[in-house]
Amino acid sequence: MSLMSTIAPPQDITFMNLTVLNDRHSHLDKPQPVRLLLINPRPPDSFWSFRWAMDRIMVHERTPNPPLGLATLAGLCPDHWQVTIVDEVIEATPLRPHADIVGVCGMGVQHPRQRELLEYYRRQGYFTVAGGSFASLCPESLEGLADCVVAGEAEYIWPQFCADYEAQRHQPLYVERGEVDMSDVPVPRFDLLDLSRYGTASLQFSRGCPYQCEFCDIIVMFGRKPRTKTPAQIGRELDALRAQGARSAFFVDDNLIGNKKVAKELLRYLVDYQKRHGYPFKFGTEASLNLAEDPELLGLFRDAGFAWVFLGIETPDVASLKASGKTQNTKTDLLEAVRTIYAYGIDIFAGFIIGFDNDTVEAFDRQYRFIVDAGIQVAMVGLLTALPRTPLYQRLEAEGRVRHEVMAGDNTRARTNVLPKNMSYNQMIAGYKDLYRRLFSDHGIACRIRNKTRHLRLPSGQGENEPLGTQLRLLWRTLLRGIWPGGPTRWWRFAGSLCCPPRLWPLVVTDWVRGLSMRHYVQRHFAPTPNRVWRRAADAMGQLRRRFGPAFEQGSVTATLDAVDDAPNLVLTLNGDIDEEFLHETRRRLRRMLRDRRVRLSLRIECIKTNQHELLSQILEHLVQYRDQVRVYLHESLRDQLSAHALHQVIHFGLAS
Ligand code: B12
Ligand code: SF4
Repeated sequence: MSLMSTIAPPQDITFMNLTVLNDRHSHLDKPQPVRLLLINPRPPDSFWSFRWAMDRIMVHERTPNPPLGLATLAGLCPDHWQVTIVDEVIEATPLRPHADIVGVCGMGVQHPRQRELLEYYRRQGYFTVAGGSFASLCPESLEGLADCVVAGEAEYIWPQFCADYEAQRHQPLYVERGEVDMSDVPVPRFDLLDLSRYGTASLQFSRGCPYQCEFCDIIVMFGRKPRTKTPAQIGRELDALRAQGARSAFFVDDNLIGNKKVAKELLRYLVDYQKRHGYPFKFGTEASLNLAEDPELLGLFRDAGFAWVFLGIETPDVASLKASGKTQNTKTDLLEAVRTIYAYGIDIFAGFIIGFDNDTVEAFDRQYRFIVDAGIQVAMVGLLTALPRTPLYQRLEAEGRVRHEVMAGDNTRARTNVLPKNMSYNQMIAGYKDLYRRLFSDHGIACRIRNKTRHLRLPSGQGENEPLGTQLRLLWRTLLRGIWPGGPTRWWRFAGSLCCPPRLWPLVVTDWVRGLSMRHYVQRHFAPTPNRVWRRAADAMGQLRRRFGPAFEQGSVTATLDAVDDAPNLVLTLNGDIDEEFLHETRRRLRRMLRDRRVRLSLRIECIKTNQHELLSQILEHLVQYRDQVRVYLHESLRDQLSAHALHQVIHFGLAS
């Protein structure tokens, strides 16, 4: 059944903003600007957030990558539209934006927040549009949540929507059923992003991949014939990025070398571009492992300034590679391939998968040995996940092995929707957590650095590097906040990993930061919460209860402790006449309690005296730094009273009423 027929026709819905638009058109010759707000919803914490590094080490950056999809969409809007992009990872979401349309993107992992934002803005009377990866893969999951869903590549259907919106004949669903010619993709509106807040800028050369891995949704969404932009288009994008001060750029292609001939043309162009402009960029990208088989390609990567490449290695087990259709990885010795790439001065990040049908409990050791021998620090080991519409999903569904209760979004969360074949689900989860614990021990981090620096000839960073002052600050913070707290064992291992040519030392320091950052993620999400953390949360609650007994007895304050993701979550409700001293004391105790990143707080504010708004605002402002540890549920009537800045950051829209 077509989704189009299941959504109510647009004329049944009336929108205030459309009426306004109508008036404008009837009174003026020139079309009035349509104000479009595009939001990248806050994703849950993941490996890719590198949260510890962003919070504790980096100077300006808040997150690795900008939302390129939104910048591209902005470039597709008519000239008279006024577009603003808000990336919730780095900035506040306006509660009452000056906008006619609010568009929200999202991957599967962002879907809960995407839904929350769409519901909120729709309730406020804004016209809402949903798009992005998840909407493209399963538009039906957004049905009824937004006034309009845009599924698939937007280059042709978004301009269609814009025209329809202005003519008041928009449809509830726009689906791209064919493929976009990449020469029709405009230069993304990089000027709408604050690139200084991101680890690296992003751009895209190609879509689609010629391979046929069973678990892959990329070929479902973008097809198997790589489509590419022209080198001149990329040149214009690089010019725009340079104008924004970007020094590092990530080609987000799923496989930059899907069409090797065209990739080489691009690389030659990049070599020339870098030379002409004094090597302004350090690049990174994703590619298939057959990169290692082509010395010409590798030389071009090096000369163009590619400092790293993300490879989908998945597993060293040939039987699993064959069974999952990843045959391109079986044609060469994997370790040799990795070292060949190192020899060209290119660092490697890689993806690995646990849970293939062939995997028994021995798979964990096999993966560990390979990752350590290969010296891959950024090793994204995920559990096999069946994404909707992939051949894997269809096969496992037929075999009754899809766990429908688990949402298949983030494969690095120690849960998956796949039931393994040759071990129990619990064995797989336990082995997976243990694998990560070993990989991100001090020993694991140091061994990988050693095994990498033995083979990596030199970093190819002709472009980039941070100014000396920034580098020194990063080094100082790493030593003080990362290495020193680890005690003598870590000092010793760190010193040992510096036994390599001094030109590799910046990479060694960076790898320690990456390793420690992933270790923090593992500790926060995979390690059982120690009893002392539970005790600390219980103590904080007990002390408040003892100190402010009457408030608890009257019911103006309640406090309970429950569990979220196996970690303690203090639920504090304020309702009515709250003692000012209580607020002061609460601030102090919460600060102490939340210092442990595993503890959560749910603050529900039903009602509070007007003269305490300022103090409460201060508390909320303070809680902003704890980000996803804190949820604030706020009564509608208080929204305009409290500090806008704080509210934007911590408010949980959905349940506040
Ligand atoms: C770059 C990237 C990232 C970056 C950052 C992404 C960002 N800030 O936007 C990083 C490295 C952080 C990342 C992380 C993850 N990613 Co990622 N990532 C990508 C990648 C390689 C490129 C995305 C991109 O920029 N494309 C270029 C732009 C131009 O295209 P686009 O996003 O498709 O946008 C087009 C349309 O969708 C549309 N559109 C986009 N937004 C909107 C909004 C509106 C309102 C409308 C109307 C239209 C619209 O217009 C655009 C032009 O056509 C994609 C693969 C891919 N090819 O899409 C995976 C991908 C999006 N990631 C994926 C996943 C699973 C993850 C992780 C969960 C992996 C993990 N296990 O940790 C994590 C999430 C971590 C987290 N909690 O944040 C999946 C998502 C699956 C899904 N369908 O939901 C993808 C598709 C990869 C895959 N093989 O499956 N990722
Ligand atoms: S090589 Fe990567 S992008 Fe290509 S089909 Fe396999 S998993 Fe998908």
